[in-house]
Amino acid sequence: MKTRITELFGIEKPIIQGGMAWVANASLASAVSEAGGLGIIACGSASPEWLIKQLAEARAKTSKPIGVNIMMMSEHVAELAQIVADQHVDVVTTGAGSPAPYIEMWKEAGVKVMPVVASTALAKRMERAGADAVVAEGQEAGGHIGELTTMVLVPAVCEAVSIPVVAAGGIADGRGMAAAFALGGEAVQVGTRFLTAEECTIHENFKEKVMGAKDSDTIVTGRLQGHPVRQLKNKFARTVKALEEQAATDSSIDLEGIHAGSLRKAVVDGNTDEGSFMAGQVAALVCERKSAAEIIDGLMADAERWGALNLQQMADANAVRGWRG
Ligand code: TUI
Repeated sequence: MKTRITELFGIEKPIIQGGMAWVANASLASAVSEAGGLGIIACGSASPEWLIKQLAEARAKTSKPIGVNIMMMSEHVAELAQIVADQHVDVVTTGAGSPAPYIEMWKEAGVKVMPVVASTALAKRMERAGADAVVAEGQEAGGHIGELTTMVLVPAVCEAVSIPVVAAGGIADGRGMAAAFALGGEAVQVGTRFLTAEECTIHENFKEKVMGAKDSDTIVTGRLQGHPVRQLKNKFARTVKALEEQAATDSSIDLEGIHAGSLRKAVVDGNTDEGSFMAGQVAALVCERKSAAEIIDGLMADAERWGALNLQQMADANAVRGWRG
């Protein structure tokens, strides 16, 4: 199929892999791109040298388009942005801030720019600054989030800008993908579902935690401090949340450095007590391991099936079958 997004990036299927810090490396990104989606190498807080190595590794594994995600709060943001331009990366996505200062440089280098936004205000600013597309990410997503739900944010952003919109947050199956297209999306960004992909190199404990998660098993920390982060419930998340609540009324409590190293402890060490297991609410629907290609092909087939039905047929199907698919 063709959408403005598949045409823009030169990909076969309108599925973008989420830019998950510490998770989205060359192994996962190249598998997603090889399967016809857009794989993304996520820099998180990583060094410029790490990015150069991952790009080389990904390019050795696939000749298809590949993207890089830059987390705007990274201390290395300027150097990472420069590498993206120097290496003429196909696509750059950004999160946790505005990439406005770098857009011109990227465009001059032929890099397609797709900021992740959590509000119509930032979406409009990004369109004015020259972005090629935006990802509208609802607060169902894992990691750093905004306030609005996908159900409200996606149509609102579609109304606010004329560049194509990728829907994100809470999408992990064919029904979610079909719904995202009904809301105005021309592609979906999927993160949590890829955590259990065979090519995803995170610790087994992380995969098990995702597959065991129920709908009520994520928690948002950092809301009171202005940087909300969604993650799976565990000792670390509950402790942070409790400390943050105390800190709101007790200025002697110091939250500085409370998150330091916690994502690494989850992803690399599988430390179930001290790690920050960032994942979206949709972890509740993720219960199997598959290859990236199987995930992508299954999403496409199921979304096509739901998208082909009229409302009566959907209602009839809903009356006789379970939720999955
Ligand atoms: O960026 C994400 N998700 C992330 S980044 C990340 S790494 C991290 N690690 C520890 C603590 C914090 C982050 C983990 N997950 N998603 C995209 C996203 N961007 N969601 C929300 C935003 C956002 C929020 C405010 C973007 C811009 C913004 O304000 C910018 C402005 O200038 O208005």
